[in-house]
Amino acid sequence: MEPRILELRGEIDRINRELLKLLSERARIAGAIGDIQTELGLSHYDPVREEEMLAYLTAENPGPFSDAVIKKLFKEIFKASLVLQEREDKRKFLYSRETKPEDTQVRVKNAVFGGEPLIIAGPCAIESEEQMFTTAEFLAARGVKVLRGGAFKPRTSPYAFQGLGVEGLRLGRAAADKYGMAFVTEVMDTRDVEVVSQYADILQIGARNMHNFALLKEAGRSHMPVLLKRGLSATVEEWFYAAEYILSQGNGQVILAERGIRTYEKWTRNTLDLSGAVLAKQLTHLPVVVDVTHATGRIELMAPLARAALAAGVDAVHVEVHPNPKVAMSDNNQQMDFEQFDAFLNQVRDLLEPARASG
Ligand SMILES: [Mn+2]
Repeated sequence: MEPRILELRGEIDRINRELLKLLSERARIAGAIGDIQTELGLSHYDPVREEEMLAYLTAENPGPFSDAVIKKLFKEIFKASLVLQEREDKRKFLYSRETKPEDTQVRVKNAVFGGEPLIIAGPCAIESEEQMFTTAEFLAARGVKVLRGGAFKPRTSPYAFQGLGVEGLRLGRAAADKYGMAFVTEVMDTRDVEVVSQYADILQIGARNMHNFALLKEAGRSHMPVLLKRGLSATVEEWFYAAEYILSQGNGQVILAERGIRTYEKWTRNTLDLSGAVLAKQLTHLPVVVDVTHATGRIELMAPLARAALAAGVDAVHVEVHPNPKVAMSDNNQQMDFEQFDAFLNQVRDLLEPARASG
């Protein structure tokens, strides 16, 4: 090797090491700024500050690199610091397994979310005493521990049936009590959290309200177990952030529910995002439910997808069951009748009772 090149390369090596030291020192200082920003609830990304730094760096640029090249190099350094600051933040989220490695169990009456796999079942909407009691009796006899039923219904059209309200809550509570079940029902309005909490064991926050931050906070303050459905077009990250709103109010009893996301597909009501459900199991410590009714809207798909979800390790499957779906006041094409539910149960039973099935 030519000795002059060798000597210059030695210089380059020295400068590389110095740059490395300076970059690391810069990263440590950026990290300290990031901690203060996190503490104050400020964003780490500050475009004005970036502009300011790029302005003096290009103004003082002695060459031979062009201003564009200097900008590009420093922007890479800025980006690396930002990634570092954001990664530090993630560690502090309450939903994250990095904060709490062990699974969270949510106990409601005889049901333990995060224990043996569960089924949540019941009609879309609570319509009458007879409908609710017949359904509860039928489901309880099949070992279903959690009864669902909507008293306040979020309907696409404001002219569609909006639910029985408090009378519906009363019927749901009475039916669940008679058959020893837990009762889950949706709350849509911050003003209703109190009354729904009086009747329900679990507050459901529906897909359309996943981004209703006032409602999330109010549900957090209630200290009731909360079943949080993923929004129609919410990313997994947005879903977790919604859970964080509840958790940050000191309410650790959050159950995540994947209920299908909106895609271009028309042959199913939504597209079940099983990846999202599994990510929720892996990245959070919270119990995860898969709602196969709203995810598919097709009864023939419910058992296969419930099997897939249970095999993938989710904690519960959610289905809608109605004594006579043809006359149901909402979602009548996708609620199972009793015969269909029995067939469904037969198809998933081995995954619900793994110990008994193998023994
Ligand atoms: Mn429904």
